[in-house]
Amino acid sequence: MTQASDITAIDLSGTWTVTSTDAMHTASMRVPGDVHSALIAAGLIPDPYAGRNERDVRWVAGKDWAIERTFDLPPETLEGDWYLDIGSIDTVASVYLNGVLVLDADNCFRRYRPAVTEALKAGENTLKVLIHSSIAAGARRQAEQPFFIPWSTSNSPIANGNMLRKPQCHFGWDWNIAIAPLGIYGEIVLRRLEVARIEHVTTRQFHHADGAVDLYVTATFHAEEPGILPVHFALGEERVRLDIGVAAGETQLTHMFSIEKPALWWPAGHGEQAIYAVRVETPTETVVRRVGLRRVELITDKDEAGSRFALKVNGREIFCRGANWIPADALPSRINPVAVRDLLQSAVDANMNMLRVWGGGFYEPDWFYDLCDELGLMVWQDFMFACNLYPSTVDFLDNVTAEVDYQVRRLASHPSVVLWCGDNELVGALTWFEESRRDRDRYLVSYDRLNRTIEVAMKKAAPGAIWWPSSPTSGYLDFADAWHADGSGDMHYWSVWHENKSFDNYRTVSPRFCSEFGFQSYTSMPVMQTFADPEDMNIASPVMESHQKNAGGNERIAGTMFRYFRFPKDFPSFVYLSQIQQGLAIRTAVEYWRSLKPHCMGTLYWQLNDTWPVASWSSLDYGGSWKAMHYMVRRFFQPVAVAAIPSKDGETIGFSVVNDTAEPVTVTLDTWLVSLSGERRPYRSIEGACGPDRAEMLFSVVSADLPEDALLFWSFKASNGMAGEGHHVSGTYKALDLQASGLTLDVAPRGDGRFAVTATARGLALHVMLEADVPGRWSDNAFDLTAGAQKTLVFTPSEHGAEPTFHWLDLHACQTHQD
Ligand code: BMA
Repeated sequence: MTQASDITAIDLSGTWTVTSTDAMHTASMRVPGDVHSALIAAGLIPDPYAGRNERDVRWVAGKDWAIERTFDLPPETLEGDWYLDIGSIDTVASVYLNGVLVLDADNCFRRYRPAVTEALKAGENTLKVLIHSSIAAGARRQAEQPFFIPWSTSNSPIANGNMLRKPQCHFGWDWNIAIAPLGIYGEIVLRRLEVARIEHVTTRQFHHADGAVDLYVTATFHAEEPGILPVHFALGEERVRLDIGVAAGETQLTHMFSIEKPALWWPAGHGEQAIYAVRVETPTETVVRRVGLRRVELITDKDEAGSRFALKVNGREIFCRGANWIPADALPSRINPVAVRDLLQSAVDANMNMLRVWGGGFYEPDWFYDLCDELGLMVWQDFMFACNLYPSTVDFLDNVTAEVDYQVRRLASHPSVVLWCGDNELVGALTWFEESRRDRDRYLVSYDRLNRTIEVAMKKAAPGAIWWPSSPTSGYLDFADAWHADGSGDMHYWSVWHENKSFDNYRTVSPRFCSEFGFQSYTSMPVMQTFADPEDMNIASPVMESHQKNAGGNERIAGTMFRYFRFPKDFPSFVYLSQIQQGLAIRTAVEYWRSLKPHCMGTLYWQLNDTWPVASWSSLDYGGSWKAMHYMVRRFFQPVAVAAIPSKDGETIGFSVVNDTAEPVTVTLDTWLVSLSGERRPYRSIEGACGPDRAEMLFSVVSADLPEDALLFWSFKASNGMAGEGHHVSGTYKALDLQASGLTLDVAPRGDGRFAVTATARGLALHVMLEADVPGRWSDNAFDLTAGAQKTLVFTPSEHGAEPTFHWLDLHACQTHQD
């Protein structure tokens, strides 16, 4: 039986009580968790995601909240030094133990470990975390600034978020609900300091020419007074004991493991994801770091266009295919590893190998990066600064230094984390505000102080890791317009969405690496039904407008439909068409930019996921189901893919093949002319080859040779088994007098909870989407059929045992009542 004095840690997670400091509201609260979720569970506020409830819960962030619990400490346990281990408090908070202030916290991205020995007592102890309103704290800090620091009001209806080290999207974003959540998110544990605690475990690897790797593991210990600490370093079967004399404060100890014939970690699609677990053990603690052995370089060599931007992993340049990641949920209590794994798996299933953890959210928890390591998803990790200007006062920069030091040491061992980036769009933000336009010198210097602080702290914490100053930027100390300059660096290309340019406009730029570009769509109907009543199902209803956070977003979606399509006949058709056009927009960009390889070496579209049910640029619905675009993504991100790309003058249509694999491939391409009634006529067939890691033009068709009332269909098969198909329309879809496809569905339950659904077309069916009335995933979707053709898809309901009904939409059906 455990003696009380053997207790070295008391886990304080569980049920706490939350009370507004004006004593008006009280509820029990699950910790880790957020206050809004506790109030929802207690029935004190409605679900903010439903209807227009967002407005009705805003008051929560205007109050101060005390989160409290008691715990017992047996008298014989009192001896020794004790500290609290707090993973994350959101954000400006005072922590009291038995009425004694033990911590003032103001950074949600830092781990705090205050000493609490003096405040502890035998028997019942009371721990209170008093979280101050971030609205009030932001205003107070803004008033204390030596000069005004603007924030993006078009993103954030809640002011002064830039004053606080807290996810910037909590104050509202052009896809997020603005409720400024607050709470305690990480672990919260009372721990006894047994000689010393492990503060950090970091690793560095040195790769030798013969393939062997030296892995240096450094443990940093914190002690209150000098002592002797037995430490074990372990890697697989190898376990080494080192006794170390620790001083008061920090002491470091490094051990080197030599690994002969190492198994390397590779990005998805390029090899296996070998993981080695490194352990550092003391008598009371074990810290595990999952390490992958890989070398990463960022190639920025100069060339004729400017300079390259290519990631090289283990000596191979990797074309980065992926998307931007935002927090998994607007309410932290709703985030869980199962749902996040599903989102990440969807990224890999759609042939992605990289995600950019965007700078307006969180540094994600360890398990997020474990999943990325395991799945082979490289992570472009932003530091958490986005779209605003920021203070550069000494106290702010000190806070940032501590944050960067902690986060980088926590995460840098993950093989998935390949690049650290200073911020999101802070250079561009210098041009967005009257104040910074008027006095650019002041704000630019202020920015550079912040950026330099991040860089110095990052390089100290992870020497040798890759640093990129900002996204987007054309290069080091380049403060020009990286939204429109495409010769160097990474690019955010927003002209199609934010500047209302046509889809073709994507082909007017040749990015070296496009780290953001996006096009909005509506969230799928089953998700709509979770927040809107039938009478709200209209794009101009107040509920729909409150679930569209980008000013002008609905007009852009509708306006694009006018540009390319006949207007959809009803609301579900509008939703469907919004998703199809989104997929077509992003496909236009990706297919062209991939065809520029190796000039372009990456495309990360905006954005993978949603934080709540909203109209947005995501390809995955809130909840993880695939929008039409995600099925298209899987095709246009296939490692070997063929695309029909019109020339700039429109006179030819070139068939480009791109090969991201290390082996050469041969490709058989067949093309057909397809009439509006869906009859196919063989046109040209060709065999071509594409070397490893290249893009080639297979052949071109002269546009004038194509009959006006026919579509160009094509399908390809590559020698490595990859295959695909598509169609090209010379003008716009709206110019086509499409006819009813006469699609029929034949549903066969497979007996394993899944359903085989066979679609058969009588005529031409474009952009067919099969839909179920329950959540789930299709084996494929967003496809075409010509007359007499069939396709069988498998539907897997999210809930086993569901009995869905199925229906379909295609381009003709969505714009006419005749089907
Ligand atoms: C980019 C991002 C986000 C934003 C998105 C859509 O600039 O960095 O700030 O949500 O555009 O506007």
